[in-house]
Amino acid sequence: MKSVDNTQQTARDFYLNGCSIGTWKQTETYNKFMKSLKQIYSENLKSGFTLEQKYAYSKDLRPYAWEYDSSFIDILFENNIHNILKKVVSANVSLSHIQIRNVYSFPDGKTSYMEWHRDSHIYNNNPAGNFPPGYKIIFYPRFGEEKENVLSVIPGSHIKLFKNKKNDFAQIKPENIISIDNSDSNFLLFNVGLFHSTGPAKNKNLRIIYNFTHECALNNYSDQVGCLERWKEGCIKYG
Ligand SMILES: O=C(O)CCC(=O)C(=O)O
Ligand SMILES: [Fe+2]
Repeated sequence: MKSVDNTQQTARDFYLNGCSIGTWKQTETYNKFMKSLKQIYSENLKSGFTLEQKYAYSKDLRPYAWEYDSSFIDILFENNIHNILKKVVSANVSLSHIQIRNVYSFPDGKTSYMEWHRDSHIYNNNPAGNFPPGYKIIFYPRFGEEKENVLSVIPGSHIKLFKNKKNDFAQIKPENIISIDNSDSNFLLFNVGLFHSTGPAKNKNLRIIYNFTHECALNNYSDQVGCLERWKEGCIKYG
């Protein structure tokens, strides 16, 4: 996978792979961002925020991640994500939701909390998830700890979408899989139609998930309008 820097070649690669690794600029905003994420990881939260279980062995920041720290949205603009989405991903999408989640090890030490899936898929002629599929940026900081495999993806699977679930899942073969480790500097940008699976959390780990959605599906996130407003403000401010 190539980095998200040079437009033309990167746009082509991004279309074909459906995913790309980017590197955060080392700035004051980045330092603030990491400090707040570390607080959440340590479960030492600012008042007014809680961690609530949504999926087994995980807890999500509530009520709204974007309200926790302004750096959570500022970092996107500082890293030119709004223009990368427009010029490299070639998608007119907006930030619809931010999730911050701690994931804990399962007692067996090997189960992953979210196995292979596409966020958007069509099985039995029944589309599930957003269409067109949106995009996610996920950042898995490791806070200087030993790295571990946090996510596996199948590059290109977003354009190899079978309506028969068995045929679709047959693409999940070792030779097609790329494993991604947590990192304090890199983030992953991907089309949510891509096959992906979280790794078994050997240690507790954290992710911040930015969800970018096409206009036609934004009404699915009407409870997150504050996040969308902040995104729109940033797009005007940073241009
Ligand atoms: O938590 C993760 O690492 C991935 C989450 C995911 O796949 C999703 O939210 O659809
Ligand atoms: Fe997913």
